Amino acid sequence: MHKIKLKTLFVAVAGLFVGLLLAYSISSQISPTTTGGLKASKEGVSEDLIDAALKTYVPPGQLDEYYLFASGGHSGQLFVYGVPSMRRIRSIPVFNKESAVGYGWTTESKEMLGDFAWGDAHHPALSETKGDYDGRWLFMNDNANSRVARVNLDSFTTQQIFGPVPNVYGPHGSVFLTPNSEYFMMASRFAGPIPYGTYSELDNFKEDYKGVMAAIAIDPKDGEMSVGWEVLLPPWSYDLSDAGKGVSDGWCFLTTYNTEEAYHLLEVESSQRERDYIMAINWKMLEQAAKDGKVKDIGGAKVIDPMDVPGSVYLVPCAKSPHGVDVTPDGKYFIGNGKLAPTVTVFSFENFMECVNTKDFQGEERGFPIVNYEKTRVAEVEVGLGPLHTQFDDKGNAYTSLFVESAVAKWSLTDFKVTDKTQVHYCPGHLASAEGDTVNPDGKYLVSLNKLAKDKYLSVGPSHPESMQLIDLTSSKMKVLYDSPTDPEPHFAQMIKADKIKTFEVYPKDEAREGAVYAKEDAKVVRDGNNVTVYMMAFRSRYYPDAVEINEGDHVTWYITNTDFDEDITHGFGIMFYDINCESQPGQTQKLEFVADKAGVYPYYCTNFCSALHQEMQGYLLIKPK
Ligand code: CUK
Ligand code: CUA
Repeated sequence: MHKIKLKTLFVAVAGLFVGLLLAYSISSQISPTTTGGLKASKEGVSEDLIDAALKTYVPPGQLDEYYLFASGGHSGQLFVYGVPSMRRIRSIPVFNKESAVGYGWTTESKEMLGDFAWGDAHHPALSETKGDYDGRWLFMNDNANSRVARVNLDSFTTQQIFGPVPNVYGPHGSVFLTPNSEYFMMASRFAGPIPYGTYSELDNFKEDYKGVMAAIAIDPKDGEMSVGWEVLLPPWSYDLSDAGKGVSDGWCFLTTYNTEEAYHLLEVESSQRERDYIMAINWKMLEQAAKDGKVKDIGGAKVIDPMDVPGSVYLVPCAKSPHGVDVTPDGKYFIGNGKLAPTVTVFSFENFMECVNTKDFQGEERGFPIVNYEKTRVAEVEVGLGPLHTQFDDKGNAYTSLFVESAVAKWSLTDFKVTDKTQVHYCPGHLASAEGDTVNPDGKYLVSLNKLAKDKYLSVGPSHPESMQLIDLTSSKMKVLYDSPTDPEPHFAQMIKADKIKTFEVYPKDEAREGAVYAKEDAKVVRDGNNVTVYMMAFRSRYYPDAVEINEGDHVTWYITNTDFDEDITHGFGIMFYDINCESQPGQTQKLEFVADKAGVYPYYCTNFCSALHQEMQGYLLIKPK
């Protein structure tokens, strides 16, 4: 107790000291003096820059206030940043192989990745309880192979990859969690013949190609995903979506484009109509229908035909190929972002329900009632060119990214007026505000995920990094504070208060764990015919055993347990020329499997620097020729 207090005191004092030093060194740049060899003058350092530096500087010994989780796009990863420093803390492999941690080499991770060595991660979704991030898990979709992954936030590791989810071709943006993480919803970007593998000519597009939204059930105890139910939709493209909350809990909203049902020249053909739709789906009603057995088995999923469940799906007209749809924190409005129209359209959920209850429809399409547009829409906000996504703060403001204009527009949810605009560099896609998708956003910070960096960083050749910009929301004017380069390609991010996440320090000792050994006497090599099992222990700075002799052709199962129960003491394990590699975190047991198909002598060594004797942590695998 006493020790902790001293440490905290030390950190506080050190932090204060560094802070003062920084303030001094910055202020000394405005007065023409020399500090630490740095010649500084008044020119070039404005009050704004000093303010920005102080707001983003996190001194040694202090920690960031928020975690920012950003998808890594076609790199398949999840990036973890600290806010406000915008330092990248970790990259978590999800749909990709990552040799730094052996992800894609260990038996467990190989099984998770299955047939695919890549994925296209788009939309991270933090688990929620009562519409608030609870810090337990993060789910993320794979646009390329119709999968969903779960990252456990107690260890920041991928624990499940679910899919390919039957019948859903390319679940791009329609991916989100319901307010109590009951379901992870995904809808198809591509219409396609179902189940997968069915062949049908493009000429049969309108009849044979289907859109599908899948509701993947999440176990509230451990986050385990399983097939829930699916609903058949018209052969349109489904883009972003959001779950209702508060008054609109039980509903979800999807944007559609290509209601033209084109299958060639999409960039022209799918933009013909002045209006597409936001689709409003009563998921609780469909859940009940699935329970009542109103389903057909298609491709191993329980699929509902919405025509069998009247009142479960409605269409809300929305200007030209809308992109994002965002539900306000109180659940009272859903907002369509125009993409090809310079406006966001604000719809009232209450008015929508009134149309539904009084059957105030203006027609139907593909059997779905189209609700009265004039009545449902409460405002069209002229935000600027290329609105894609909207986020919220704690003061009743909305922030919309403007892709074409390279700007963010701030507007009021009270009078629907634009109150501020700031330039970002360049071409923002998503925005992420602090706790922005919850019923209770924090405001404070907004991160703009920009698609192009152009001249913002030192050149690295023809292709430049992506850029994330941190924006201060604490005053009435937005202020860009910091530019943070990033790898391809964050599509979306979510920001959660750091103290909501509780990590563990070491993997607990568990004698019952498959392959685990905790004493050097128990380390051994066991042979059963051609099958050899190695039970290895890694402890600073030695492997037990440090020589393993087997025969050419043996099937090898190799367990490695790190018995350094000491935070951050991770050992690696790599076998030369055998493409075998993994890490074992403190207390963790890893499993590797391979066939010893080449005779010879193969050194193995610890890849992860672990002590002054790290270089001595090695051994030999001897493979006797046949
Ligand atoms: S999205 Cu994925 S391509 Cu979420 Cu606007 Cu951009
Ligand atoms: Cu163990 Cu390096």
